[in-house]
Amino acid sequence: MGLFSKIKNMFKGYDEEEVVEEEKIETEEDEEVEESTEEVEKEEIAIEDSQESVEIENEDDSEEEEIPQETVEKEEIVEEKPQKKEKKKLFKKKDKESEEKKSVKIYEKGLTKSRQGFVSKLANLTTKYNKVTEEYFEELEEILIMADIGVNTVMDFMDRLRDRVKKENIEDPELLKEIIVDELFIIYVNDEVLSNKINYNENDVSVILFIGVNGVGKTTTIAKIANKLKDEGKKVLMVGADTFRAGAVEQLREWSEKVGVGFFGKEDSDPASVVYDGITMAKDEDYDVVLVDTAGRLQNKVNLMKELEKMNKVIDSLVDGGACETLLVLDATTGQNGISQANAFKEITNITGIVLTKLDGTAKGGIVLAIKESVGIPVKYIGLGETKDDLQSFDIEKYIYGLFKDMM
Ligand SMILES: Nc1nc2c(ncn2[C@@H]2O[C@H](COP(=O)(O)OP(=O)(O)O)[C@@H](O)[C@H]2O)c(=O)[nH]1
Ligand SMILES: [Mg+2]
Repeated sequence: MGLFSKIKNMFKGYDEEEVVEEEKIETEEDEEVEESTEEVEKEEIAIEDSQESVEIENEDDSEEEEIPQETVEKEEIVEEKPQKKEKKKLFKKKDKESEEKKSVKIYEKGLTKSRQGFVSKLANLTTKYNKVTEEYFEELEEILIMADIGVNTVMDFMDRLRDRVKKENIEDPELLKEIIVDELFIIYVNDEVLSNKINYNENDVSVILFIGVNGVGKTTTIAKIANKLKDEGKKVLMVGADTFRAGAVEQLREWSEKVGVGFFGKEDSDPASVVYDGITMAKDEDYDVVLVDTAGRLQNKVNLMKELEKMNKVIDSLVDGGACETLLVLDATTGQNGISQANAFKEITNITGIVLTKLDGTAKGGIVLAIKESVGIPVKYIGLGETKDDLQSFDIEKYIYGLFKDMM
């Protein structure tokens, strides 16, 4: 089975009506389990008593969907009592399912512009031509290049497509729709799998460096990730080492208050010394993760390289194993410019992953393919909007679904 059909089946029924129905069922079942509701408010007791834990968790399910950490902890406690195991399992599965659906929805919403842009053009091509002709190929090629997929990727793709059309004697453009999606993403799926997992330091505090030019969304991304990690129960410290741009440290401090995580930063200081003090504070106060905001002045490559080297030296001296991730933040709306930035940063430091922001603001969602082809560093997170929830771990299947769902 091709990728297109696989993904189509995977997310079958992930439309709106279905979600509402699921939620309704869940609420009904929640009520069923709620036998006595008096102690619902008393969380401490709930931790000791499985019966009440279930009730608290039902509250979580029906009222606040956004506190997975607590839910998980309570689930584990409850699972130790065999009589509740079956019901707990059911809740766990449903929790996971609804989380998954929420995530798919965020992809769908965030990729609306791309779907209405290049993907709808692709779909129209099929209606416009009733036969696969040379004009059809030329128009297809233009659409893909305009979608920021990257010229080389498009050329390779066109070669493969033409070959297949010839070999399989395909004349009807309608039949090509699935093949186009399959062939486009084959490089992402078939090549060595680029992991989207974030590495954490098992033995010491986890330090994640964020680099990238001004305005790409570093500070916002740090806030979103801090929020995510906090929800997972991690103790997070933001460190403002973008000491170059006026107001940058203060902006991060404001975010730390909004999200409710720790903060360390100093304006007008040497970034490496801020990192030193920040990590020292994190170690003294038992933080799990340190998110470091940096200044990305690509105009002066040598300076930037030295600055990053110095920061890394400091981190290496304080943390067993050094920084666990160096994430390069790229703005998807800058298209091929972002690719150039990635290659420039790659020359000056070791990047372990990419955060691609503002995908909601572009109709050219093909850039993910160009990054894979011309940069070869995994996209680990994508930004799909400005709220704290609009950051998602990158998932190629959800991505393809978000782009092509109207064609599926
Ligand atoms: N639409 C949208 N805007 C974003 C996203 N990420 C960041 N932004 C906006 O981009 C602007 C610059 O972000 P900032 O974090 O200050 O960039 P920095 O200079 O790299 O730290 C801000 O207005 C953010 O709200 C995203 O995923 N989607
Ligand atoms: Mg910033």
